[in-house]
Amino acid sequence: RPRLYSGMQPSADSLQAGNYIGALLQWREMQSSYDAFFSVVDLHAITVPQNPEELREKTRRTAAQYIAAGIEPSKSTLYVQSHVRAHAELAWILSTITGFGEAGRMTQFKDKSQRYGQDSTSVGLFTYPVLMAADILLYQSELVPVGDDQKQHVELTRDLAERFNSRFGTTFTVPTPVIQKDTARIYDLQNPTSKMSKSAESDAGVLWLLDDPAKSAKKIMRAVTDNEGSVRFDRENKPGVSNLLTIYAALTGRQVGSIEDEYAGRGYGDFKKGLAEVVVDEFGPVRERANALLDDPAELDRLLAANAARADEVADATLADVYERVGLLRRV
Ligand code: AQP
Repeated sequence: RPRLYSGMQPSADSLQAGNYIGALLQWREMQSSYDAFFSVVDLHAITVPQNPEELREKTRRTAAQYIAAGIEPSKSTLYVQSHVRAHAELAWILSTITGFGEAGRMTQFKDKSQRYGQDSTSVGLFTYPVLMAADILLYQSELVPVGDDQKQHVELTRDLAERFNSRFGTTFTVPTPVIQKDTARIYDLQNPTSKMSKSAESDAGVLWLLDDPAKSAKKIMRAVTDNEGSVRFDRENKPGVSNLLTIYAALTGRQVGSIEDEYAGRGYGDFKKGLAEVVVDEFGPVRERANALLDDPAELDRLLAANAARADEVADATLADVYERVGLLRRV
């Protein structure tokens, strides 16, 4: 089976609907046909300030949500990034072949460093894409499913793989990004032109996977729409309704057109009630499974350790090859 790598940051207690629809649903689908590595990227999360105790807890919670959403640790390798030391080691090697200007062109860094200001922007935030390249290349991944905001980072990964291969001999598989369809992009319910995000300033427009179902239903009933009153997909002129239709379609596997037909001539109230039911039915069981896993953290930690050991095997082999090729003296 071809290798696949993807990950998510443990940057909140709960994942949000965009993470679920844009990433987890696809991962679940792909895990049977690929030898998949799914990581909780805690080393990436600390590129911006984190509270240590909370970070530990968020890392466990994120892993629990992967499993609760249907990622099977017996089929896929589901592990915590910092458990596999090779990530940090390969990132160092790759940083020595990355151009300063090349890294400086990454738009996510420009955005995030602006948000945090120069004094609070770390070098780690700057080299974030190099760590991401290490994540992907360690597993000789052929495919990397990501949102289009991550496309530039995967392009850099490809450039680094090709550069290393031509300088030191073929070592890395050059990966291909699998960019999620536009229809898998979920927007904030209160601000439907910006993407739904774990770190949104206000929580009112974010649907959390682990939230109380009644709370999620309320957020949907209050979602921003428009004055037209017809349930119709039109991203440009009706971003709010279009976003709700996208969520509806993604969670039911139905076509947007069939949902439009179902709600033709009915008001937004009915439509939102319908969507609230869909969301509660989908997220409810995920929430229960995640909470059950979190009730026994020792068992969850053991499972993550076993998966990390599996990841280690593949990662260590790649790293040993890399050390050899760049001319580091082998420790005997
Ligand atoms: N709104 C979204 N719609 C579709 N997909 C989304 N993803 C995130 N938001 C949406 C996908 O989820 C995965 C996890 O990404 P991440 O944790 O590395 O961070 P992110 O992409 O920046 O997601 P967040 O929730 O906005 O996190 P914070 O707030 O911590 O930066 C990726 O595959 C992403 O495409």
